[in-house]
Amino acid sequence: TGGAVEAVAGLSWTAPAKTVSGDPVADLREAILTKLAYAIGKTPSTARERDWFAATALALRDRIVDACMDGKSTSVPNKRVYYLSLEFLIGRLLSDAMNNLGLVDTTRRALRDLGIDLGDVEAAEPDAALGNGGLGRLAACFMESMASLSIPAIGYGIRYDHGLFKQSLEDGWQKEAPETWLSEGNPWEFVRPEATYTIGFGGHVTMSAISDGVIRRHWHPAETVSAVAHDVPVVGWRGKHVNTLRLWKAEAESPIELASFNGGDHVGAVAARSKVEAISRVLYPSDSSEAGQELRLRQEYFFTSASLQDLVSRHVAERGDLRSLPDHAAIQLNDTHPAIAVPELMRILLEDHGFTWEDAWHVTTNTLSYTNHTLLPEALETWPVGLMERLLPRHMQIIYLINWMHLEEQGRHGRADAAQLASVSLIEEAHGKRVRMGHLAFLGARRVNGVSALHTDLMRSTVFKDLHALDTDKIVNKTNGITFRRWFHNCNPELTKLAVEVVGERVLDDPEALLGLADHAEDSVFQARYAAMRKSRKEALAKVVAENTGIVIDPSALFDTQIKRIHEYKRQLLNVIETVALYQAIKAEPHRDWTPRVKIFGGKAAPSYVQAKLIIKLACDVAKLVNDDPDVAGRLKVVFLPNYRVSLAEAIIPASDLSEQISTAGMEASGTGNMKLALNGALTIGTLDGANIEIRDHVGADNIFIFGLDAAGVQARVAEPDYQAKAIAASPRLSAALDFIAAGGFSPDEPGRFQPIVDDLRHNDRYLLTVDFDDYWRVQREIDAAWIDKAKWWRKAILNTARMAWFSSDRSMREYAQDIWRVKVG
Ligand code: B1H
Repeated sequence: TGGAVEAVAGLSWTAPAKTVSGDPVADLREAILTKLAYAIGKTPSTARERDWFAATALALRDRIVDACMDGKSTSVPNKRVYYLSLEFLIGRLLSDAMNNLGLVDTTRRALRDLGIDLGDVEAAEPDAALGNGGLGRLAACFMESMASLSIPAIGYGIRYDHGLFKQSLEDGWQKEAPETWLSEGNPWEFVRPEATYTIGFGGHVTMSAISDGVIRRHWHPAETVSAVAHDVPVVGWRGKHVNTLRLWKAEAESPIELASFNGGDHVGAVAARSKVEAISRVLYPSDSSEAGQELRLRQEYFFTSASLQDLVSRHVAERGDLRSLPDHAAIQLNDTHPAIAVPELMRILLEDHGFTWEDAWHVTTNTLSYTNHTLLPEALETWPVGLMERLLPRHMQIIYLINWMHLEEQGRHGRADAAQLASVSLIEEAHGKRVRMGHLAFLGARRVNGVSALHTDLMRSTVFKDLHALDTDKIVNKTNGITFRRWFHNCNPELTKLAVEVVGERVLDDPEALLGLADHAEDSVFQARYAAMRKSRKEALAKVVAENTGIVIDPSALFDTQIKRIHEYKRQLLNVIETVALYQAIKAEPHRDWTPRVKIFGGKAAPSYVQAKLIIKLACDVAKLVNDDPDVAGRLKVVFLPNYRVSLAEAIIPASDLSEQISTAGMEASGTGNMKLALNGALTIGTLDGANIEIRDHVGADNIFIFGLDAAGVQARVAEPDYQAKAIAASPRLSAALDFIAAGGFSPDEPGRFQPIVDDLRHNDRYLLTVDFDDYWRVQREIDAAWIDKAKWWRKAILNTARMAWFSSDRSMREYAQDIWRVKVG
């Protein structure tokens, strides 16, 4: 299977039936058959799983449209949220839609009547992988929560032809293949050719004097491309509200150049087309690092401009006057990728609507807000001034003017110190002039938010320190969250059913009710049922592992999971080296009663990230040696699952006993996988980083395993000379593991293969792996011991599930609605 979990019958709610025939199952069955015949052109005997999926999706889409027409979703709301994001990692939508519409059982039975298994149909849906990792998945969770809370919202992004690449492992080396989610069409979307906008690039700017010496500027782009809207409906919990995810596709304004075509140049006539359409061709595969190329800037401006034009024309149609835009629209910038919205909204107001600069700036800065997702220097976007002048000449002028006024104001407030001015300037002068997109978003925003308490504090004290001093109310914290519909109800129906039985149906609407499970944390009968849930999820995952890797794992072993993008700061390498040390310890004393463990890894490396790819190879080479060693006798297994994605996460998370959240403190802005795993009852081994700190505060320090330096400790330690050499010298265990890797212990065919990894740790350990290693080892052995006392272990696991309610993205969205958007919930 594709990892889809077969939902437990009778768990989810069933919508009150509105039927034609009096039998909701018969109605849906007929609707599916009609779609199969008239939309897909197949009969039940010729239909493949993929056809059944499309027919089912189309039938359910009709129900979403009905819900939309029935409800308030179609009337003009007082205020809308516009969520601009270059990524929406929405994954599969069928189980989401069924569950939120209350049609899981109805659909299962309708398909069963036709001899079709719902699980197979779910598995035939391709993941919509329109994002890299946490940032994109957060946008998807927020869209689902806004629909569930009836917050009127439109998500704006790009309809990439190709989402995140497919990962395969060839002899342990990552290989990338294009992802093709649209190859058989997309049954969820509505194409809206009537919502098409023209996006310009390049060209020049002219001036004209109007009255009273006022000068107007006009941009004359050299190239133009059309942005065509494609709408995916987002239905909220219990089908009460439907929002829209509007994704833009780039299309040439005219499909061929007729003059060339008529002149006989048939190929040349279509060449220009493929160049402009490249804008929505492919998602950049960078996560927490900057993409940097011109095409990326084109993507950013393309979707930002289309989205602003769309929302401005909607506002004008509904309200007439753009001066009231801040009262009726809240625009959220998901990271700096849409930060060009600041000068673009200014340009639209100045050029197309005749605003004065002051009025335009007032509207802009009262409508936009900005979420920062990282403080890593390599991820902070900057664009060369030269590139901006060439591609977006008018915007560059506006940026210069914003900056000039901003710096003048500093002077007026007596803050004319050169270093301070340089630090708050929109232009970085150090390595050629570059525009700082974070600073631009900061100045243009009414509120700027971090994504965890620690991350927000670090924003105030590091990257935005001087800007923060100018307006100390601007930066606010909004800790991330996850949608419980997908990451609890849909991916873990057995645990959800258990929760419903113990604390009541109310838990499906109010996750705080989960707290009632705490009363049963020590109840051996409840513990046994909780453990049975985990066992069945682990057996299912063991099958997925065997099918995908050929590795046989024992469901009674501790499943120790690290799933996330491969990045040095996330320290998968720390986990791998601890695995090596554990292997050496087992080899030294094979007859001890080692706690059986399966180390499960999943994650993609950016294709150009050489070191990350080498870490994947090391994990795979370690797996090869360890898994078959007779001395180990199956007590340690290592698995690297290829092509980690949303649907695979849905299978791994409920099957995990231990969650690895081991980033260098101060580097992971929040993390959200940490929340998904803890909610499903995996215990966390983690550093005091990102949202781990808040997870500890909620689940209790006794129910989480914390190790290593905190953020302040990291800052202090990196200032000490030779910290890595000292740490290695002080740890015989670490030294032995590194020596074995460096000597080619896992790569006898190429002994020097992992030398770059070991050299880096010995001389330039920027992520303080060597410093944290011994404490990590110590806590891992505590976990070995804790696993043996099952009553205690399950108590901790149950308390994790019981106390994670606060991490619902419904809570995050309520906070944004109240403190940032000033929009009513419900
Ligand atoms: C996060 C990114 C990111 N932070 C640049 N930054 C990208 C940066 O394509 N790019 O250029 C793509 C992604 N992603 C993540 O956001 C953080 O690392 C996580 O800690 C956080 O949980 C997540 C959501 O806030």
